[in-house]
Amino acid sequence: SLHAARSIALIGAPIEVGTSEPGALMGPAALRTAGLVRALSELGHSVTDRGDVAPEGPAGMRGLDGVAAWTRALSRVVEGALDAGSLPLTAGGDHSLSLGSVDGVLRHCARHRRSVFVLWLDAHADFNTPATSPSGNVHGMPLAALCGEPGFPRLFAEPVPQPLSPANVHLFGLRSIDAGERALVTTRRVGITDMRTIDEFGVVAPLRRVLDRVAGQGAHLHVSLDIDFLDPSIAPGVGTTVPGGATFREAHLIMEMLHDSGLVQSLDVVELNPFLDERGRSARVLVELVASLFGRRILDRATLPIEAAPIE
Ligand code: EXY
Ligand code: MN
Ligand code: MN
Ligand code: MN
Repeated sequence: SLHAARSIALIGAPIEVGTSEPGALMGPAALRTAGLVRALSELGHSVTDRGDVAPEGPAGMRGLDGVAAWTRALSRVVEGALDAGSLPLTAGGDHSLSLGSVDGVLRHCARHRRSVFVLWLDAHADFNTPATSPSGNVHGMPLAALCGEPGFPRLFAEPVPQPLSPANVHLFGLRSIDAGERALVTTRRVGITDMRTIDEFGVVAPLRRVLDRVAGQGAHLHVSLDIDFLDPSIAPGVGTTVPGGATFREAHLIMEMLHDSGLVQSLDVVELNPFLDERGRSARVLVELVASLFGRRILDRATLPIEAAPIE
């Protein structure tokens, strides 16, 4: 769990072929420039920056074949990090990188007979197939592919030993979905906490329910944090902004609850586009949030004087 000092493998994934807006390939560099390694090291974790992964195949190729070259390479590196007992932190780059990171997690967990749960913090469902996608951009499709929907030939090196179960996927922060993927997530019974639910109940109760389920299953929790989950007013540096996102405090609270759960075993931080950012503001917000996920606290609640202790 993240409570103890962890060995963290920072894996750069400068991929942008999954989207039509150039710039996400500069995401890993911007996160490093914003001090991601130092922030985690200062919390006592030992961070190894593994550099940027190179795609297996001609770089720059677009579409599914282009993404497949990244997927194979990323899957290998993430699986290797988990095998070595490290926590893989894959920094993007567009959301199609999760095809590789989650594939690596699935392969590792299959060998350890452990189920995998994916918490998808995102304004979007990312559950399109090539047939349902309005844009053809692969970054809007990773969950459909990972859950075994048809239409993704040659994407994974060889069939993944245990596909991701849609019942073990939870979309959190959803506020933009296309007709085709809405039909899919409904029939596949994907877990959803959309922004309407968050407006009505806040983030705590819905997230608490998800974490209790993960803990009950003893599952490996993979968190995929898409920066467009945040409100564009705090994170403008992304190509697919949708108004009405999570506030800075809601996002921090989610990260702190994830830390306190001790359940997170792998992480993606995706879709940062420094070309659309304002003086690195979005990169810095992401580093802040990741630091909260890995244990940064203003006050250690356990040592608070009684009168300031949290109300039970
Ligand atoms: N649903 C739209 C599409 O499939 O094209 C927009 C997807 C945006 C995907 C970003 C990564 O979250
Ligand atoms: Mn802790
Ligand atoms: Mn996404
Ligand atoms: Mn998104």
